[in-house]
Amino acid sequence: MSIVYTQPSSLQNVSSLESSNQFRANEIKNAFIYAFKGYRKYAWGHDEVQPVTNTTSDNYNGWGVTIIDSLDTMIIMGIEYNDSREFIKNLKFTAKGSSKKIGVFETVIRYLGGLLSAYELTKDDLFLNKSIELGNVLLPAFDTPTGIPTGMVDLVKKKGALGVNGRNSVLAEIGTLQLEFRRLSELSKNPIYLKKAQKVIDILQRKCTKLPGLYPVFINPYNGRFTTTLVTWGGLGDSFYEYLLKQHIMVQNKTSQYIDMWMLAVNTTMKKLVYTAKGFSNLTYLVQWENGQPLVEMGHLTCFAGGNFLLAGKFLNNTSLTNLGLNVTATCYNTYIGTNTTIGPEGFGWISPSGVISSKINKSQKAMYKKHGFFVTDASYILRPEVVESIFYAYRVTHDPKYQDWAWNIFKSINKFCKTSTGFSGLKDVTNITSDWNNSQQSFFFAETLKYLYLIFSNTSLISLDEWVFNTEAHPLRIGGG
Ligand code: DMJ
Repeated sequence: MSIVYTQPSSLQNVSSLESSNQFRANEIKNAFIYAFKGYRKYAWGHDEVQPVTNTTSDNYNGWGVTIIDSLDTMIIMGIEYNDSREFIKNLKFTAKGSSKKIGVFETVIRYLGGLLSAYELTKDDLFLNKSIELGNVLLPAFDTPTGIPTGMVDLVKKKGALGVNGRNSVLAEIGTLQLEFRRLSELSKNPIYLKKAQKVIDILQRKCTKLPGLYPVFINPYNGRFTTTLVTWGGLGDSFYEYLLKQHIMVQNKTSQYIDMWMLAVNTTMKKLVYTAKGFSNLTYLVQWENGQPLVEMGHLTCFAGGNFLLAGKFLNNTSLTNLGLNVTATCYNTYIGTNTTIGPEGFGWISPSGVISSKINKSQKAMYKKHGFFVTDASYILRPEVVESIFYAYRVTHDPKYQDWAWNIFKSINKFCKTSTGFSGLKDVTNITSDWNNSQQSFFFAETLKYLYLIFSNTSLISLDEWVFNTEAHPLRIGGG
């Protein structure tokens, strides 16, 4: 594979260059190339490289998820991808290793989204043909009495199966395939995928919930009943709300269904879930809701919501949504600034204005809260993108270079603390500058984290928000395309 390095930063006059967008974009591209080389050398064809031990992991079907998830970022960055194309040409979507079952959600967002995006960026038929092949592998998930898909598909029996450990279907999973399945139907001229995906939205729209527009995160696919009261914009709920807005953008006003549902969710969110913090009225958090009570905790995953509100503010020309988005984004960035590594934690909590805390906190958490307006509840960082994702939207919407500086600070911290001899690893403890690595380089680091970082320093016409909508794994799909 002919990967060509640009001049290393150590040979450049950093002080004059470091603030230039071109320099920063190039450094991010070099980080991508560095990490991909490590994957190429030690784990080619496996899902991910373990960048500390230089061993491999296959948690995403064993179909080489890094290759497909990273492909559109390579195309966007202008990196040659012949070997990836060749690998995809020979790839069979059959059971690998001991596991016969695949997770529908991860397969859709990483593989199908990656292939569709590669097709839309290149018009290379190989990627469309592979998308159709994969779409057909996923269809048995929808063969339930309700039409709500199961969490997994058994590749051998060609049947849907409940999620890991028999878990019911997850809101964020059943509501995060509509962009991909719609585009697949449009491109393949086969309506089946869209029909199946749309049915899920129709079912949910008809349901009345305690918090209008917001849905509990587990649903039984066989009888359509919710099996929990937990409502959240964080993990398990997140991308369902993300996709309501993005479907609206994708279909260009052809129906108001998605935006009606999204607005209902957001109006309730504004009334019930948007919180400030005791002593920190400038911080804007989103609580979760369980058993009729607020849960004053948030995750890194929830931080995508800042970008989602910003995207809505832009398309609906709605300043309150833009401001909400900017505030949530700044609050999430604050969780980065407040740790010793200047990398944000996986989980954090705060004290509500009326003094509610969701779990007991110790002395050091109290001290951290006093200083920064949050405390850490889960100190790990797994190379997630959500905070840079929201900063990307903040920059694209406001053009304020402050957001580029925020993104650059995050990139520098990742470079400093996560870089290993062959790639980038997650951290076990962002509060500790000598934290251990977790030995995992998630494929979304290539698909999302590095892509959003790169785009923040690129011309805004590169994947313009007026022409493209990102799937939840940051794979751009053309608005109105197909
Ligand atoms: C990604 O796979 C997607 O962004 C998903 O929606 C949530 N989790 C990861 C990244 O954190």
